[in-house]
Amino acid sequence: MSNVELDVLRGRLDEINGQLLELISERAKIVQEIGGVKEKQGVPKFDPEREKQMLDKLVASNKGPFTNGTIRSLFKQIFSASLDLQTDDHKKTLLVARKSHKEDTVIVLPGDVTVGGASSLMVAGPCSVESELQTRTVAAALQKAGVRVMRGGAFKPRTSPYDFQGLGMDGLRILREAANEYGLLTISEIVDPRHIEESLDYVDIIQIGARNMHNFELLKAVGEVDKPVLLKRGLAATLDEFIHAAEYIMSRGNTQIMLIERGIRTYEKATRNTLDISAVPILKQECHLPVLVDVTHSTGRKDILIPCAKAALAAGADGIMVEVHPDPATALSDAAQQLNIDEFNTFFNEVKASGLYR
Ligand code: PRE
Repeated sequence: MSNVELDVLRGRLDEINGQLLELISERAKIVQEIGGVKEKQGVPKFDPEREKQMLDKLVASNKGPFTNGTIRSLFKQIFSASLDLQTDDHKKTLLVARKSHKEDTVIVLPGDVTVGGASSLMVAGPCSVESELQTRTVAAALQKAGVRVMRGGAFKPRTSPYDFQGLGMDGLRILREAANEYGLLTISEIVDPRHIEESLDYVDIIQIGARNMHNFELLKAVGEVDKPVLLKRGLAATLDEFIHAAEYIMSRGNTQIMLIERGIRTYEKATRNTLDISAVPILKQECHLPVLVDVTHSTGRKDILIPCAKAALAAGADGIMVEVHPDPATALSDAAQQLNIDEFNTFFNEVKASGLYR
């Protein structure tokens, strides 16, 4: 074949390529419109029945030279790319996604404490509120250390129903009183939509715990109040599931959401859970919400809290959560992993000295 002949044929192919590109782009735009219609109707994007009908029709009118098998596989590729387009479009519309809100969300708490802004946040406090004395002792130590937000569990979803379940509303009252006395803000887990309204007077941030990340009714309910929410990643939740759980809250109108990585279940036994550091930059990339890391629950080990907190901050975390108890050995929950007050002071000083804590 002469070069001229080859060039002519290739020229025709270039032309056809151009036409094919125009056609598949036009097809793609219709696919996006169909995706929008399906979204509104709440029907699944993937429609194998429709794909089968189209493939059968194409094969019936196939005159070669491509085999029917080749036609099927070429068009299946087009359908699959079309489906990706519809799903991508859907992702773009998530309210929590960075695609729909480029700037970082900064949550402003009472007393001008910010989360997700220029400064890092240290959240510390006992696993459970156990008594006035225990809570006030921690609050005093936190105030002295310069911590602004105290955590303390009042409703404790424990693995065993026979373990300490928390002091409930009394626990929230104790937490609030200690926090008020020492000028701190409070964060506590709420596990039942019926408790939300009453808890609003006691907590500055509502925590949704890992076990409740999939509790969609609870997510919807906290989505309807005007109170910041700290959403923990589920024990075995993918980042996509985690992001969609946040979307449940935001879709109901509450935009003040913080995400917290708290370790996931893996085969590794050296730590209580596996701290997924990669979750931090991925969540920051995918969402505009502040991201914190719970070093206590993810590791379950006091000896590695400092490097893990530094790693979290280096990866872009906006804050750290850690458990502190005046006498961890006697704690009613998480006895093995809470820091005592001296240990907390060493921990916080070292994290600050790293230069990673803003
Ligand atoms: C389309 C895309 C995905 C579905 O699985 C089936 C078909 C296609 O590309 O033709 C379009 C579409 O969503 C539809 O016809 O319902």
